[in-house]
Amino acid sequence: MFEPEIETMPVKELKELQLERLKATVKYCYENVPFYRKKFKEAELRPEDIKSLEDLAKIPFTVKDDLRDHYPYGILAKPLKEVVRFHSSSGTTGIPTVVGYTKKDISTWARLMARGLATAGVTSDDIVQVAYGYGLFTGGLGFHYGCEELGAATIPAGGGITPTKRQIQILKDMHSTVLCCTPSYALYLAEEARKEGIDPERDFSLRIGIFGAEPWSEATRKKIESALNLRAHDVYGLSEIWGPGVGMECEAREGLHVWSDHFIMEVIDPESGEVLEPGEKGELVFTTLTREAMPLLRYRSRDISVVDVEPCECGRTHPRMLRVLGRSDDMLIIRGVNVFPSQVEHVLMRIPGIGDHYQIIVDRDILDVLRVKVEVTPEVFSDKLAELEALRRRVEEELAAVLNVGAKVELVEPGTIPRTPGKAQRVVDLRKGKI
Ligand code: DLL
Repeated sequence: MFEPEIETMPVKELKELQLERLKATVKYCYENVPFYRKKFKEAELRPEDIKSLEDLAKIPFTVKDDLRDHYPYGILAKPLKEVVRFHSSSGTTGIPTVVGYTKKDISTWARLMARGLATAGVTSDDIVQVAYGYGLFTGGLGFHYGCEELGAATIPAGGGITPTKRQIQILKDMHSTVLCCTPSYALYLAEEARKEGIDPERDFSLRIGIFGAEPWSEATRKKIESALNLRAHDVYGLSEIWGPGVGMECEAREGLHVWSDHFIMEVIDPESGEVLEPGEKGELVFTTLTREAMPLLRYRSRDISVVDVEPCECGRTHPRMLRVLGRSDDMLIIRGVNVFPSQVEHVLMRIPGIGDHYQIIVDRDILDVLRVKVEVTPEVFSDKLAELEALRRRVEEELAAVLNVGAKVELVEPGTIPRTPGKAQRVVDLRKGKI
């Protein structure tokens, strides 16, 4: 463990620490961010009213639109001269979200990431290939600083700037032992390596993979593990709350530990906003406890998950969030039925003969039409037409059983669905503007 005393701190002590930090954060926000002062006044709330962790529920939520409404600097708690870095994420609305960091924020984040990397089993003896994008996206630099803080040999391979062939060469020649990238890119890397005749067991030295930034399933985990010969861990984070490192899977891989000394994690009903109990499925909400430049109170992530507060076999006392099940805003409504892209992935990845890449296309032709375009494996692609047709029908049947709405399935040739080094675009919604 990177910080054993904190990572295994008794829950009661962690809660006391959280309360102390929450009170300080609330006061800090009230005094330094006009946006929060206004919110508190509107809710007829004073910082002194927050006396217990339960009182957190009295504080209004912060949402992504609040950040956009104060674009670019309006939500900062520190003057610009104390800010040393910005990251930014673009959204569907066109106005990006800007996130600022002080020098202390950067070093806290590096320690947080180092703790997370160690939680996934990375040590200072490892050679870590960081293939997340460097730049405005938080993945590359977040991992980079964390690896260096841990003392691992860090290769800033980046995503997008370094061609996949070169990534493979680095994996091979520099004997990288840890690979960090999106799960979809890990699949793509594996596919390209296979084409080059590489046997990961013989030619690579990988032992751990740390994959996140987009949803993925247990079935995808198994595929990546066997294709790259490593042990895959899920990592969660969002730029508004620092970036990667909010949650990390430990050796037990039964949920991602979310660090209580830096965050308070709540789960709410996305419709009513009501706080739910551990074990109940809902939207994750985060309050930061140690950030200087951009503290956030009750930030709605839109990510749907379940919180587990039961003790973990690894000995860490910090609560866990289960693998993200979907986003409350990526839910598709198809002819009135709620469909989550993660459900589609779950069905596809367990059917033999189905490849790793797919796309969900939604269109409207009087009624909504759901189409799923999915690659087949090279072995299946050379099968007879009748066999392909049988496979296609099987995928349609299994999707219909899980989604409760019909989907038209199209099997396509391996390698035809676009690959990206970053987050995969799984959903294409063509309904916008159509009645
Ligand atoms: O994706 C930060 C990150 C970088 C996380 C590298 C992990 C690794 P954003 O670009 O702001 O930040 O996107 C945040 O991505 O709200 C989730 O919807 C999704 N997401 C992130 N990690 C996971 C994961 C980075 N492990 C948004 N599983 C979040 C599912 C994830 N979804």
